[in-house]
Amino acid sequence: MATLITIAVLILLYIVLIQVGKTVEKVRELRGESGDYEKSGNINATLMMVFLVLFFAGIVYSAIYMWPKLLPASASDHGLKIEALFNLTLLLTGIVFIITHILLFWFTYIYRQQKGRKAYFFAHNSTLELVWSAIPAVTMAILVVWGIKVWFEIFPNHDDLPKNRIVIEATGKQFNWLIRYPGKDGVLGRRLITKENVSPTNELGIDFSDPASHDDFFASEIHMVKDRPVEFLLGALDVLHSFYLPHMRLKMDCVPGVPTGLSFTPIRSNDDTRDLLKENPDWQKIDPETNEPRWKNFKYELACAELCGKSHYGMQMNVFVESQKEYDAWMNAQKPIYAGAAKADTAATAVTPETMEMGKDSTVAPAKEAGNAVEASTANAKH
Ligand SMILES: [Cu+2]
Repeated sequence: MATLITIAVLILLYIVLIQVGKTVEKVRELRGESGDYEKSGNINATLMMVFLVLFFAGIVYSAIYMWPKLLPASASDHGLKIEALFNLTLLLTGIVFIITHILLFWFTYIYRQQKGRKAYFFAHNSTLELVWSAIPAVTMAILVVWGIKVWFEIFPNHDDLPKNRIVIEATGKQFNWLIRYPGKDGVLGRRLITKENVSPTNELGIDFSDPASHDDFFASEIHMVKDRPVEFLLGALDVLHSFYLPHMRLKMDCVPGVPTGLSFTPIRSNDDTRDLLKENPDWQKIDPETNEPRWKNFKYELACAELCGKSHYGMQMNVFVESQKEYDAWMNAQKPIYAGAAKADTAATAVTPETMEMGKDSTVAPAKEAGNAVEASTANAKH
């Protein structure tokens, strides 16, 4: 109702302004001042020039202000390629933006109404039309071709992925990430999406009869090795989520029913980026929570980039890029899911009918749909 009233008020205000304009016009006509817009034209033209200067000054100011707040240099090899493409696009569109805006305001100034001036009738110029069609066409073609090249580099054939890569499974759900590592064998255990297998204690439907699943573990942080390729197998249990690693310049939707994935190589450890940020005045500021400079506690992060519900903001996780030695030490300290599941299993079986009923409304039903997809994704991965 309030929105409706607001819209009605805005429409009435618009009508009133038009009527006032018409009245002013009529009064002028009666006074014999009709057609003399030179004075107001001069004022408007000057204001246009003032606006042009303020507009560009504002852009320069905000660019200088925001510069130190930009993300630090890309921490993945893919990020470098995406950034190069992004920067070229920004440069080209930036040049066009500056030229067209200067012309737009400058023309309103120099071609304002003046006594005795008549508009020049300009009907057609083939050369000019050819030039202004060819330049954007060639520019767009360069951007598109380069874009396709980068796309194929970032998403190669699955068989061409490096053999030494770490495979990690990330599944989004309201509202956290289930991060599953394959453990020492490097193979993720199979998932079996059946009514019996998927339960609140086994949301992913891991098939524990598959020995490969026995050393799989869930992680509350993502760990990767510097300069060692990684592959993420992505999925979702309920709604759309988006796997976003801003420092790596990577983002991929997690879709229930459609397996997606990403592969890349982290090229900067957390320490490397921390060293970069040390030099940045914005990161040298003291964090009131820790009483230390902000760069000291910098960590990469995983975030959900899809508005997936009321606690969407909580789908955040710390990400670490480290040496193989540190990674191994972290991995050795993790507890396999299988050890815990064996205990939980007995409890879950005892309450199966209730668990299944409850599951239909909440966790299990959506998990089933998504699970089919993940099963397919694992199958794809094994091609
Ligand atoms: Cu989400």
